[in-house]
Amino acid sequence: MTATQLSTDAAPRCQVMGIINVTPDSFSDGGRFLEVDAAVRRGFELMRDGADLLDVGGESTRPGARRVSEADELARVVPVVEALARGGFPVSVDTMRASVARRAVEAGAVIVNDVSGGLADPGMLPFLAEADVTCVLMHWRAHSTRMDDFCFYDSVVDDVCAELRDRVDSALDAGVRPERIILDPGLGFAKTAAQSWELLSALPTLRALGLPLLVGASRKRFLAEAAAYGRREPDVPADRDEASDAVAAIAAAEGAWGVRVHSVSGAAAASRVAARLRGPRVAADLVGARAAKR
Ligand code: PMM
Repeated sequence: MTATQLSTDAAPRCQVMGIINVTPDSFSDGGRFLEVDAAVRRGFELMRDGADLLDVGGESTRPGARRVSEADELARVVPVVEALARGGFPVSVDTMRASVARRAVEAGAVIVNDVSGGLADPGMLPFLAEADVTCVLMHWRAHSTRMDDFCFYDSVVDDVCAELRDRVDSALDAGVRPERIILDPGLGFAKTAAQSWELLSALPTLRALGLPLLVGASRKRFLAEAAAYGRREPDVPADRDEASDAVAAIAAAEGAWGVRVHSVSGAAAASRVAARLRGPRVAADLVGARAAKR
């Protein structure tokens, strides 16, 4: 599959994006998959468990994380993207750097997932236009060392929608085609737990922006309160997997294009259940979308 073959509206079932963080300090699986071989093995496991595509990142964006050098990011990401793409898997690269995106696309990545929505690197949007590659533009306000200082909104839903529209306008101005854009509300990025919950409750409003929507809630801090049920005392991010699956089910039922998850089997089941239930609605949506294009 090449970048130009990946279509965002050919995905009536919610796409399950399995996460491979090739970083020593990512908050949930940091360090475990640092070695290229281990990361590639992890990719095969995620695909076996039901992932539709794999998101490979070499820079942690957990709150407080410092940036890695371009050289380190390239060394972590490119060989993994190359090996997984060679294995026939659709691969997304999670990067804010145009240079890393370029090398990853050359190595076979079919999606560029830029958590900064093109804000961190002025070269990113022109590259996305030139490569004509599908991209995720996420809502973002500042790098990880400072993002917790930017959780101020009049209305988190209205402000995130407005700032995402602004990102789309900038991408279109740079020459990115609208059918290449996927939006993401950026749960946990410059958001308090309450703000992330509020955004999750507003998926229909976010979908009304008119572009495919990716939801990344997996193992995030704000889920901790939903993970603490019964006699369970969750203390590591993996303890949030059931809550992450619940979010995946809700996102899929609300018509999200995709969910970004660490553990894929629950999300894959959620995607299939939602597709079964949404079947007639999806068909109607697609007919409507085609009619609108004519
Ligand atoms: N979250 C993280 C990293 N990349 N990309 C997108 N599009 N959306 C997200 O919510 C997102 C992301 C941080 O989580 P991780 O450290 O577990 O990957």
